[in-house]
Order: sequence, then structure tokens, then C-alpha cells
Amino acid sequence: MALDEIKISRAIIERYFKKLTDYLEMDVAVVGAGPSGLMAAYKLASEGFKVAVFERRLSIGGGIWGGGMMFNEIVVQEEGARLLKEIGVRTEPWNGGEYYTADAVEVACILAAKSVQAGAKIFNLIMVEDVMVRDNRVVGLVLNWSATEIAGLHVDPLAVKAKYVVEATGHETAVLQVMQKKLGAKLNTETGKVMGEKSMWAEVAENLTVDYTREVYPGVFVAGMAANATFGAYRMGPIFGGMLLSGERVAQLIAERLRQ
Ligand code: 48F
Repeated sequence: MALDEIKISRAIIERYFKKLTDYLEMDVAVVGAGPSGLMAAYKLASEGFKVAVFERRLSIGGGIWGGGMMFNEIVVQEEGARLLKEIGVRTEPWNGGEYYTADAVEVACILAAKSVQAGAKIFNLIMVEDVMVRDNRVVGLVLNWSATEIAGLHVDPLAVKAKYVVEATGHETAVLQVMQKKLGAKLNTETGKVMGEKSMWAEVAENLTVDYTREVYPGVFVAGMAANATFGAYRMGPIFGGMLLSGERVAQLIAERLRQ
């Protein structure tokens, strides 16, 4: 078969632009393709909602790849192992089932594949640089290519609309930071602001991650490490069950709202 470079280019451009234009409006926009964001996308897309994930980096998976201190094994507790098994990741009991381990590469790849196959669209290399607010509610995101930021270019962004946004940018809380900076947004926390993480305390932090998975500003839910950082909880270090469970929880909360 003769290969034609222009046809190959045309195929990429046509397909990508169809995908992007199809997702100018959606039910849920997830910001950040780490474990919490990908699990949220998988669960919501599995229920038939229209979901896109915007990820600033080339690679998706966030902190999964590095396991703990770049040892690429993931540790989860029983509840987290349930979610990994559900998506088809192989887990291995450790110390008679006190914990479970999984290969970090397998977790990242399967979680991403499952969310895409469930119908979520992942847009990598796109960063969320701002939000759109109408009547004190976030109604959309302002996007730009990550490359413009890296190159320090001033290029105007584009925008998408979403009924709900999941802030899953991890320690950075990038979406909330910009909302605070540009809008002086008052968040649903004790101080009205992102409170910042405390030092490591895995047991308490894992439960708080799920508890603090909630709407923090009309239209914006926090999940994963962003939930901890927003509500001033402890960090949990290299245990990932709370991240996955927080993704599941945020999907349940948003699905309830969307069905109303
Ligand atoms: O950090 P990350 O993996 O978030 P998470 O789902 O999971 C945290 C764990 O990986 C780990 C941990 C477990 O014990 O504590 O840290 O809470 O993924 C966050 C993703 O968000 C992307 C970032 O590149 C990463 O892949 N991100 C950050 N800012 C933006 C963004 C932005 N402005 N726009 C788009 N993506």
C-alpha cells in the first residue's frame, strides 16, 4: 500500500478536531490525569456521562508512575485493591493481605485505557489556565497548549463548557489557585481558601481524602491530593487507595447531581 504523508496528516487533523469540537460542551471536565482524576473519569463515563480529562503533561497517570520515591510499585489497602481488581489490575497481597501491591506501570496503563474505553476523552498536553464563572458558579474552563506556557508565549486561550469540574491537579490545586488569584473566590473551607497540606500521617490522611472529596465552590469538586491540600489534611505518602476511592466518590457525588 502506498503511504501518503498528506493523507496521514489529514487523518490526524480531522480526527483530532472532531474530538475537540465534540467536547466543547460536556457534562464533566476533569482537570488532571492522576489516579483520582482517571478513576473519576472512568466511573462517570461508565455511567454514560460525557467526560473529558485535561492533562498538562505529555504523559498521563500523574504520580502513579513513580510509586514511592521512584520505586514503581503501588501500595493499596483492601478497599483500594477492590477498585484495582474491578478495572482488571492484578494485585498481590503483602504480609498476608495487610496491604496489596500492584505494578505502577500496569495501574497507570489500565486506568487510562479503562477510562478511554468507557468513553472519556483524554486531552493531554493541554493545561487549564483559568475558569469561566457565571452567577457565582464555574461553568467552564479556559485551556491552552502546555507548550505555550513552556515557551513563555503570550497566546490567547480557548474555552470549553462543563456542567461540573473536577479539580484533580494534586498537590498543586492549580484550578483553585487561579480562582483565588483572579476571582478572589471564597471556597467552602474553614478559611475560605486553599488551606495547604500538613505533614505525613497515612492512616488519617487516607480517610480524610475521601471525606474531603466534595464541592468546594459551586460547580467545582475536589478529588485526590487536591482535596487534602484544599482542606488542610495530612499527606499520606505512597499509598494510593485514597486517591482511587476519592475518584470513585467524586463520580458518585457528581452523578447524583447530574441525575437530578
Ligand atoms: O498529582 P496527581 O497524581 O494527582 P492525584 O490524582 O494523585 C496524587 C498521587 O499521585 C500522589 C499521592 C498518592 O499518595 O499523593 O501524589 O491527586 O496528578 C495530578 C495531575 O494534574 C496535572 C498534573 O500534570 C498531574 O498529571 N495538572 C496539574 N496542573 C494542571 C494539570 C493544569 N493546570 N491543567 C491540566 N493538568
